[in-house]
Formats: sequence, structure tokens, C-alpha cells
Amino acid sequence: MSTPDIHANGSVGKKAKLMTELEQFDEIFPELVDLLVNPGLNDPEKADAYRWFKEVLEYNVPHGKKNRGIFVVMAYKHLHPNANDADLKIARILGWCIELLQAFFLVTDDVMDQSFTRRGKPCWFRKEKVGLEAVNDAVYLEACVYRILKHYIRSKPHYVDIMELFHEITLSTITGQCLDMTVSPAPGTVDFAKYTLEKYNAIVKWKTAFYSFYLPVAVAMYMVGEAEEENHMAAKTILLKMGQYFQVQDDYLDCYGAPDVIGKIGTDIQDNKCSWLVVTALSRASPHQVQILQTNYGSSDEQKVAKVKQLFKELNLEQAFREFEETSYTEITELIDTYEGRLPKQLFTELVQKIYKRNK
Ligand code: GPP
Ligand code: MG
Ligand code: MG
Ligand code: MG
Repeated sequence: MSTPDIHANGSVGKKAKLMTELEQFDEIFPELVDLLVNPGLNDPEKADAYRWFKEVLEYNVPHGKKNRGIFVVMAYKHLHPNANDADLKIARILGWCIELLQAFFLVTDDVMDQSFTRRGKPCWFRKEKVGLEAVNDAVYLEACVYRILKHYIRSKPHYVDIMELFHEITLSTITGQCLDMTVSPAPGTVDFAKYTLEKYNAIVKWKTAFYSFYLPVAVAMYMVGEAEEENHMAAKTILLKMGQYFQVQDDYLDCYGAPDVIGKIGTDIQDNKCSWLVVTALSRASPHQVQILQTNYGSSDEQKVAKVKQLFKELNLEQAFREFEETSYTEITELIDTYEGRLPKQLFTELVQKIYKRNK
């Protein structure tokens, strides 16, 4: 005969087995929203702001692929195979902190890139009632990260390491965003001489790779007390390479992805972006073709955009991307093979499988 206790534990375990990781991850979000907004909602002086913030959270945080958040849990499970439900819950909560950081970046990125849609809905700043209030909302989303860290891990030995990590990676990402924005100034002043592969790799390393790949794994490493610089560096080498590959895919999908699948309408050509496509085009173009790009790139005029896309076609960029994808995959696999750090190689393999040949 089972005691009620064992019965209760048994059914929790069974439930957890039947649910996918994504479902278990999603299940936690409402608790975080309550934590973040309830004290404010119960304070008459602040209630109006917190009714607004609740909507900010629900609109901008939980509707993505949640890769980065799930990566924390994947890494943590590898590093601590015997983790109990309470430990896993903290890993999921720290995963949500990355999703909040990501929401902060995306809300501001969409303003800077003048995008139209995100995750299949209008960008937050495009909503009539929002506009430039989105700037404050983005700052709010960032503040939530530190609220959550304080609430759940303040008494843990890794609190400071993880908090500093979030600060550090935020700084890396805004540095990359600054490189991205300043290399592609207003149309007419664009200097294609700067659109080199070297410059491109620097932009994407800082704006994307650190927060998308190194951050989730580093969070899990600190959670299990792995703070050795050398071990972080070894993992970083592989993870930044994956991050670079991921941003090349993002640039490819900006032009060739289906908007209803990727949830956003591409704007890189219109925005004069130093994207992988234009960098590759420039490396293959004749002087005449460079002239065509010079005249048509960086404009929202539909005919000019069409001319750029036509040129991309003539330069066989889709094929070039397929080749890049294969080469990158091989290089990442080789890096994993020769990795001699303390993390299980299987973790890196699982991460790369999540993004290889992605269509969204
Ligand atoms: C991807 O650029 C990089 C980011 C979203 C980081 C932004 C960082 C900030 C500090 C705001 P992207 O513009 O290509 O992304 P997307 O295609 O999703 O708009
Ligand atoms: Mg953007
Ligand atoms: Mg951008
Ligand atoms: Mg993009």
C-alpha cells in the first residue's frame, strides 16, 4: 500500500515524464508574472503601471521558440544528471531570465530596425497605444531579470557569478548592436568597403553569439559551481562558433524565410544591414554589380529591393548559403570532437542539432 506522500511524488514524476521540456518550461511563466506584477498591482499608487507591465510581459516574453531558455535546462541536465525537481525548476527560471533579456533586446531591436512584425504579431512599438513607451517597457523587461535572480537565488553561492554574467553579456550584446547600427548608416552614406567578412564576424559574435549560446551554457555551469575561467573559455570557443552560424541563418531567413514561419518580415536590405548575404554578394560581384548594389541597397522602395534580390539570385547566394551551412556544421563538429573540457560533448551536439538547417 502506498502512503499519500509516495503517491504524490509518484504522480508528480509521472506527470513530468509525460510533459515535454517545453511544456514544463512554459508552465513556470505564470508564476514569474505573478511574482513580478502582484506587489505593484496591490499598491494603488503603482497599479496602473503594473497593469501595463503585465501586458508588456505577456505580449513580449513567452511566444518565441524559447531556444535560449531551454538551452539552460539542457545544459543543466547534462551537468547535473541527478538534479531533483526543485533544482530543475531553478534552471527553468534562469532560462526564463534569458527569455526576458531576449525580450528586452527584441523590443529595442525592432525599434532600431524599424521592423513590422515579431513572432507573428505587430512589433510592440508598432501598436498604436505603445509607440515610444516601448523604450520604457524594454528597460522594465531588463529590470525583471534582476528581480527574479534576487528572489530565487539570492542565498545561493552562485548568485553573484550569475548576476555578473547577465551584466557582462548584456554589455557584450549592446556592443554588438552598436557595431551593427554604426556600420550601416543612412542610405547614401554607406561605405561597402567596411562590409567585410571580418567586420561581419565581429558584429555577430558580439550582438548574437554571446547571449544566445554562451550565456545559457554559462548559467548552467555556474549553477553547478563550475566557475573555472579555462573551462568557460573552452566551451565559449564552440558556442560562439554556433552563434555565428545561427546569425548567418537569421540573415538568410530575413531574405528567404517565409514570414509566416519565421514570424517576422525581413528588413535587412531596406535597413542597409551588413548582413551575411550582402557581404557574400560583395565578395562575388563584378564592379558593375557592386554599382547596382550601391544604387539599390538600403532603400524601402520596392523596386530597388527587388533589384537587390535579383542580384542575389544572379550571384547564387542561396547555393552559397547551403555551402556555408555544410562547412559550418563540419567545423562545429570538428571543434566538438577535439574539445577536451569538462562538459559532456553530447551537450554541444544536442545544441547544434537544435539549429542545424532550421527554417525559423
Ligand atoms: C539580432 O539582430 C541581434 C539581436 C536581436 C540583439 C539585439 C541587441 C540589442 C542590445 C537591442 P537582428 O536585427 O538580425 O534580429 P532580428 O532578425 O530578429 O530582428
Ligand atoms: Mg532586427
Ligand atoms: Mg538588428
Ligand atoms: Mg535578422
